[in-house]
Amino acid sequence: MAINLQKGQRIDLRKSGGATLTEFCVGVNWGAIEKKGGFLGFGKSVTQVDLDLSCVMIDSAGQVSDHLYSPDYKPDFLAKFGLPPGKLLSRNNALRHSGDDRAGDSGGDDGLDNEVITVNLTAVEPNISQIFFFLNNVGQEDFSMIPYAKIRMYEGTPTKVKEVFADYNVAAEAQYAGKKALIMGKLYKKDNEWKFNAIGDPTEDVFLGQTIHRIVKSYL
Ligand SMILES: [Ca+2]
Ligand SMILES: [Ca+2]
Repeated sequence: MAINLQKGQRIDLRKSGGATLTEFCVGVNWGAIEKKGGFLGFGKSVTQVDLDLSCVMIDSAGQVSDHLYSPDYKPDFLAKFGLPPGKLLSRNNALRHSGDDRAGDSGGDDGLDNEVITVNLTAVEPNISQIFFFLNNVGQEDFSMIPYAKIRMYEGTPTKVKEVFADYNVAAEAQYAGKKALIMGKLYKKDNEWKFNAIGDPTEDVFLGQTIHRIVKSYL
């Protein structure tokens, strides 16, 4: 039975049988914006939504030690924020990104995650104490316009879900107007045990560099 996370909720990574979750996927499933009544009222118009799922790994000194974000972010622009080029694989192959989805689901929720980060906590370097997951929208839309963005942690692979451990639904709500980024949550180590905090804070950041700076400044 999956845990339905509430904003701000903190959970252990213990399964109902008592085993600890160490290898799992963090996936995000979202929809394009579809409006009925396109040309002359027939059909519908679809606005593709390019969300980017990313993460940063923070060491015990509070520094960004490693990261996963799209290699398509321009290196010179990232450099203005003191950030290295994007990549899809972390050191030790501990975390792996499935790659860029630029559209979101059209024709309704397909039930599949559009971008997934696969996590192996046993391979994460010992000096990493926090791993933040966040979403940025590359396009013009804000989260109040996107029909759904569902975040879940599950066992399996990016293409095959074995068992969902926890999920969290960011519904389209008026409070998300003007918010184009979302700090989803963090894995954090306490007494040598990994836990998860479903932060769920929307922000008005328009670039990933701003979101990473915000995390380092206000969330450690
Ligand atoms: Ca994307
Ligand atoms: Ca999907």
